[in-house]
Amino acid sequence: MLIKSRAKWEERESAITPEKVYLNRRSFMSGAVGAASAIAAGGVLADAAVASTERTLKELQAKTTSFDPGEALTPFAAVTQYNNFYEFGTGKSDPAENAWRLQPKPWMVKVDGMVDRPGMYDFDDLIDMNALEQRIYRLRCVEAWSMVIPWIGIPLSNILRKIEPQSGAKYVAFETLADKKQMNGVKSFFNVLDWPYREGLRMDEAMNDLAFMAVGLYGAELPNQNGAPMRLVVPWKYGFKSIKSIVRISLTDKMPETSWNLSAPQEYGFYSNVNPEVDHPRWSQKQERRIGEFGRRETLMFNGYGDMVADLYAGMDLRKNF
Ligand SMILES: Nc1nc2c(c(=O)[nH]1)N[C@H]1C(S)=C(S)[C@@H](COP(=O)(O)O)O[C@H]1N2
Ligand SMILES: [Mo]
Repeated sequence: MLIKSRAKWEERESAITPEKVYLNRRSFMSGAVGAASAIAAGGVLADAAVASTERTLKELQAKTTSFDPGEALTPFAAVTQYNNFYEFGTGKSDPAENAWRLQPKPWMVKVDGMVDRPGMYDFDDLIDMNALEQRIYRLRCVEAWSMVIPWIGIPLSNILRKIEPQSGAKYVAFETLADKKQMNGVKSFFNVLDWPYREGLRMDEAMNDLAFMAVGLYGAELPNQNGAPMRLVVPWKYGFKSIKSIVRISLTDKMPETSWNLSAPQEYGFYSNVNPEVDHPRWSQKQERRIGEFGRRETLMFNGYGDMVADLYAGMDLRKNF
């Protein structure tokens, strides 16, 4: 939970961007962000940047959508160098430095539990690459920083329909790869979390149109440190619900165990909806630091997505169900 006030990537944003992606996203650039990247254009590739571009990221074609908060995008360099992915270390720059060891191709996902079509699915069996959408979402970390990220992917409901949940299924559980050979954080002696990283959603949350399975960002495939080849994005919940590099999807009638809840149940609940009225036991959630901006912003209820998700929690005490 250490937070640096200024990171090195702020001076060399475009320098670390794969050229195609950089060109592709120039239409996103505006105001100060655009100016900063123009200044950085002559910058030098940093070590972390070399690691993060070790894998050539294929460009992706995606439909534009109306999912766009109309706020400045967080620079590509910040999105890909300031990460939480504890399987590669607990420091913010660890994932960008270490995730080159991850092999996202080929990728298999085990689908089990209360589904009519269980089995081992290849990435291409689950993700319809002709149906890709771009969605610009806010991401609010429980640590009180936030970003605005242009994801590419498909609605999670699209995948669930494919695997055919049975009528008794009430929750969807997800697991991340936990491979000591590829993930230096998993073999480390001092483990903050119990691997594999696990997350879950209630069925109606998972079927909500906002729940998204991302396979890319900024016009290209996901960099490893962002959870290649597929990761959840649940924008109305704290970032840790958006589980990366998914290798298992299970349908169940019991509330699944989730990693952060197992590690500190009094601090991280199953729901973990962004809520400025319910503080973390050790800090306030009223405000947040938007990465790349000075000062703080007010945190919005459900991260600003209340009109799409508030109904899911009608009648629930969100203090108890934090
Ligand atoms: N498997 C796994 N998924 C994870 C994490 C993690 O440590 N391991 N960190 C979570 C947290 S706390 C956040 S804020 C987001 C960060 O996503 P990003 O690095 O792509 O911005 O990923 C989430 N998904
Ligand atoms: Mo987070």
